[in-house]
Amino acid sequence: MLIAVTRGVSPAIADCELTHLERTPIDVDTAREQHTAYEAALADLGCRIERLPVEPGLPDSVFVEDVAVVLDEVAVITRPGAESRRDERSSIERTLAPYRLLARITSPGILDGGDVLVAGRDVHIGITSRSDLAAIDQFRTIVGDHGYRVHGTAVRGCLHLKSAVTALDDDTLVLNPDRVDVGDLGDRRCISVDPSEPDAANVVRVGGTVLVAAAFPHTAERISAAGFTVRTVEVSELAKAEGALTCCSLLFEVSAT
Ligand code: CIR
Repeated sequence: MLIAVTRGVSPAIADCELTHLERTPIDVDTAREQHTAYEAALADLGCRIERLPVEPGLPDSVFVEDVAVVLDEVAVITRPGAESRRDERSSIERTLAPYRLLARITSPGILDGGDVLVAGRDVHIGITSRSDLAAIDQFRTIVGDHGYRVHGTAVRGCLHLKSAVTALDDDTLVLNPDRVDVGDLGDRRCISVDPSEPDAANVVRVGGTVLVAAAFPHTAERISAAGFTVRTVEVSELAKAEGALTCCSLLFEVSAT
């Protein structure tokens, strides 16, 4: 069965980190409604939701993806690139401990889970303001014995690698070719975002269904035309905090009990 770890929206989300966007007012109630609808979509697709308590002192803590990378064999607790986000780790560690062996990225390395794209046994890690070569080396050491190939990957004009590319399955990617070089991503089928929707590459696949942000209907059509079932979710308020779809959950398989 699939577990989705989530965390409710902090009342302090307006104080979130911002890298590429101007700060605009964020309505916490609207953000919470959208987040709840996102969780409902995941539950509807068969995920068991493990929702962590809201963290009033941690503005970005709804974006749980950045704090861990959960593989079948091990969960890697990151060392987030933004110092304001490092206290998000303890609760995520406690949550994942029953399910996986834990490993940790340590200083001086920095890594955000939003920079880690897993496609089959290839792990691409974006080299960004949040993730560096020291962490990529550590990650390679942690997962190398499990047969993963770890690649540092250049990213342009966005916060994380997964703002540029995500995986629909082991062999199919959806990407914005202005933000990442297709040639860096191995020999896979690539669906480009619609040029009018540069932020549309961040999608979540659950089983045979792909969640796409409602703001990106043209890219949703392209994914649908490629043979995937698409479902849209509204995350416009979370997007003001530079959040997208993958960042609001940690998804992983556990054996049913
Ligand atoms: C941050 O800058 O850390 C947050 N405001 C947004 C993080 C979004 N995370 C993600 O896309 N993986």
